[in-house]
Amino acid sequence: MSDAVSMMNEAAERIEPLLSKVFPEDLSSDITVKAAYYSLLAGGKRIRPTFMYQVTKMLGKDLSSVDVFACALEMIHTYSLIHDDLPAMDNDDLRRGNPTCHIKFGEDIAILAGDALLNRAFELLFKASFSSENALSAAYNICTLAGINGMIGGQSIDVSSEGKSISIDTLYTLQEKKTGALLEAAFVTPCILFGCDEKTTSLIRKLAGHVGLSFQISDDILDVTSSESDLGKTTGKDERDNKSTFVTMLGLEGARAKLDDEISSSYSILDSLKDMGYETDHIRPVIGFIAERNF
Ligand code: GRG
Repeated sequence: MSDAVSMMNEAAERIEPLLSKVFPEDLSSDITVKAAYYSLLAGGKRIRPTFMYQVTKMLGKDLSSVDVFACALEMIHTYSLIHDDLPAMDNDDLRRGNPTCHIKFGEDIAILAGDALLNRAFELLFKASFSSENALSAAYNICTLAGINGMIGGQSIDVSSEGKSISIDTLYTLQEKKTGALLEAAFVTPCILFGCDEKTTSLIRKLAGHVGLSFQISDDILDVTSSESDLGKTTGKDERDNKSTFVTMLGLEGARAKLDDEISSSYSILDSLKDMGYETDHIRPVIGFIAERNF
């Protein structure tokens, strides 16, 4: 097994028992809670928690201090997938290798399951923010990146661009928000929580930007080169929906070249962090995985 996959498995083993208890136990028979757990515990790469734990490790801090933030982020990510799969959005029936939430539970319950995940994530973040000012700032930053200045803002541009030709700059803005914002939250939360200096935080934020773009470019490439059984989700969707992607705008080879550039820029930032005395070797393989992944 590659180093990257074993690190993602380690993060999954840490976070999944926590995710399986995010709703009060007395609500476990509620249909919305069942639907939320169905999607939340359906697997997934857990790449956001993996990066959050890796940055925490780089800072030499205890992983348990970020558990609640990693859970909240994965809950927000899962809610976005549930809502994105709905007929009114991407209209998808396969996610994480399983029928999507609305196929399994119906549209009404899927909407509620997404809402419940988002609201519960905010409850957990609010509760965590009572512990310190830094925790409050970290929670606020996650909420901001999930909202109209981040992921929702990106989705809004995406929805309103469908079927239209957009500029490459608009594509960057859209993807920096839609995919990049939650990855930024994964990288930057430990910096805020542990009160890192401005230089370190700024380098980590830049690293997150390159990783976010790499992740989206590889997602666009996989949409045309991979299979549904490998990805666990529908492929060929971008063409079906007439979407502008890095592949439609740069061509497959152009997208691959841009991906290589973004990965190289990420490695350069890791080198700068290493020169500042941080241990970064454990982060490199997961960034390499983004370039080579087939799922
Ligand atoms: C509808 C509220 C709302 C938001 C939609 C993030 C998003 C915005 C939609 C999800 C669909 C999508 C293609 C997003 C781009 C980011 C991306 C590649 C998500 C998939 O994340 P992975 O690969 O999924 O980490 P797993 O299943 O591994 O967790």
